[in-house]
Amino acid sequence: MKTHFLLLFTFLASALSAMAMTEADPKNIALTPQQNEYRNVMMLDGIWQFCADPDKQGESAGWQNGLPQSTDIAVPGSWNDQVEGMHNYLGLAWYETDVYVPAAWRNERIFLRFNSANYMAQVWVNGIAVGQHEGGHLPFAFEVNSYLKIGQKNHIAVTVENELSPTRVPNGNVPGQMRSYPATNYDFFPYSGLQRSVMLYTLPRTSLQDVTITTGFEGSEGTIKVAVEKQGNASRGTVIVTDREGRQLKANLTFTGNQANVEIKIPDVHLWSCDDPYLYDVDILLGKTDAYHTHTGVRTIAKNDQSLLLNGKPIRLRGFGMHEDFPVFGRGVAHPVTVRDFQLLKWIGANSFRTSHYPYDETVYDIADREGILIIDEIPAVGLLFYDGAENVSIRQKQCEKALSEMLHRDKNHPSVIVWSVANEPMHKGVGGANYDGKEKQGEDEENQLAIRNLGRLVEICHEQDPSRLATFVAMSGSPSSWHQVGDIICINRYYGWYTNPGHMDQAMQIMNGELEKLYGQYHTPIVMTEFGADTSPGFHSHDHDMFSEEFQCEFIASYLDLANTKDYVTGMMVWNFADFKTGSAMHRMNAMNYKGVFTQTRQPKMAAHELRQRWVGTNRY
Ligand code: GCB
Repeated sequence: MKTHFLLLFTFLASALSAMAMTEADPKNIALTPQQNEYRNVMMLDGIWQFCADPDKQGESAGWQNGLPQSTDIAVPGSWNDQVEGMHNYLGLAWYETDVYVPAAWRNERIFLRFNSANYMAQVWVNGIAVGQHEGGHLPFAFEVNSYLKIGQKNHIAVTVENELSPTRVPNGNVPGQMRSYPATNYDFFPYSGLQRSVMLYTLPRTSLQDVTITTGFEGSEGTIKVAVEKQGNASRGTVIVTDREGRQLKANLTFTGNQANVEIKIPDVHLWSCDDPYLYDVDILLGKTDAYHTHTGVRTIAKNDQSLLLNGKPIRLRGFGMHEDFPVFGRGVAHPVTVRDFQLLKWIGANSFRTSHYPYDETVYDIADREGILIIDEIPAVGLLFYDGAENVSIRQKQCEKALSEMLHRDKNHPSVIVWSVANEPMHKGVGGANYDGKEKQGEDEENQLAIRNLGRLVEICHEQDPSRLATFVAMSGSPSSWHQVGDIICINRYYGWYTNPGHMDQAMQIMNGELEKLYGQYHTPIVMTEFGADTSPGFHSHDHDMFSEEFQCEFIASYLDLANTKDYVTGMMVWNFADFKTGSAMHRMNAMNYKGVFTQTRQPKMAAHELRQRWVGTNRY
């Protein structure tokens, strides 16, 4: 009898707890938590306790209150290469830690924030369900006052579940697509777990909820527009802009409801650019209750029919597609690697990169602002399909819209971010997998209409929420050129000379030249080659430029860059990839690695890195 009662109780408790899981609100991540005179941040990074739950029995067994057995795990960090037996694990796993919440926080609003949990997360505080979040590479936060014991020890439990499914973004287990293990439909390893920082942070009861900064200039006069949203009953605030010499401009904020806007004019403005990434401090004060301290760079981004225009002047993006990937850390944030990567970008003469294929850790964007590196910021929509039934397409579209909204909330104030990318290599049925031969395939009408409508809607969301930047998607070789009508610029990935016409660069460049001319003739809009590259085994040399040799990689990259130098409408060339990175196991991926990096996975330069440095440093050419 006692056992029955216990079972019933456990069942009801878990049913209630599942029902109580509310979705995280993207608005909560608009302002990165900061320690300042009114706000507190307590990092929860360190060693947590961890346990896999392949049978999904943890919740009904009450693991949210404490794990029956566990092992150490570092947070942040992917679980795959930290914990024995977890390398290829796909399923549910639990994390837990204890934290004392200071008694001094009694009157504050307290939030629990995860900067990334890949893929699906559920959170409990002191055994009570708080909320959940879907999507691996963007932060989420919950207000947790009602769950916490202030001035005491609190228990935090989190599940992360990383199954691969056709209805997730990015998707996996898609029939007929990439034959790899784990069965991703994308070419990078599905690293999982709590991969970025976790923190508790406070907000005063009357606080700034959101700040949106946009900039412009006319002649020598700059403009910084600040739109503020608050919560609580303050009616006034102040915005202070300070330049590097300490000169200040102030404007008063007067709220109508919870909104206020100011425009600050800067005489003799110092513009932000790649060569001179000049930043102004922006301090937003809400009376004597709250403050937020940030920065901006005054710059504009636009395009004409040939070029991206930074501050009205044509710009050529020279850079890379990158990945967050390093031995043992996996996709876990590794600040020394981030810093090193920026040093290497500068060393090689690059001015840009794309956050292929997901938004990166927030620290990356702050460094890019300071270093003058331009970013194409991409949601994790890799390999979207438009042929596996209306229901699947619509589930993924919703997830894309959510990720986009989160990315726009998070990254909108960075001068380094110039273009939003809403997808990498979306595909219709005839174009991917075994059908790939690089040649344009028209596909079914219905698929094309769906692709144009859905990708178009994602671009439209960017325009609605952020009219100050451009938006587009990145197309794979063979997808219909008609899809390019949705983007502000054309971004293409091409592998002539590698996956098709292997080793034959003359042939490859003839095809590439013809295609560029055709695309430009059709759209008269600037083109960025967001990917082109060749796998290269470091240390493998070949007199005759055989594929996989360092000589071939140099020839491959140089051929593409030389061609681009003859086309004024090619406004960007991004080599695939900055560094070698981990993939699933596959026939075409020796060591389960993609070796198209110009640096090795541990950031040693291949010959191509030296050649790029020769080409790029001190010039404006590709
Ligand atoms: C692509 C994908 C990228 C792959 C790359 C490759 O087109 O966008 O994720 O890693 O090709 O090396 O095959």
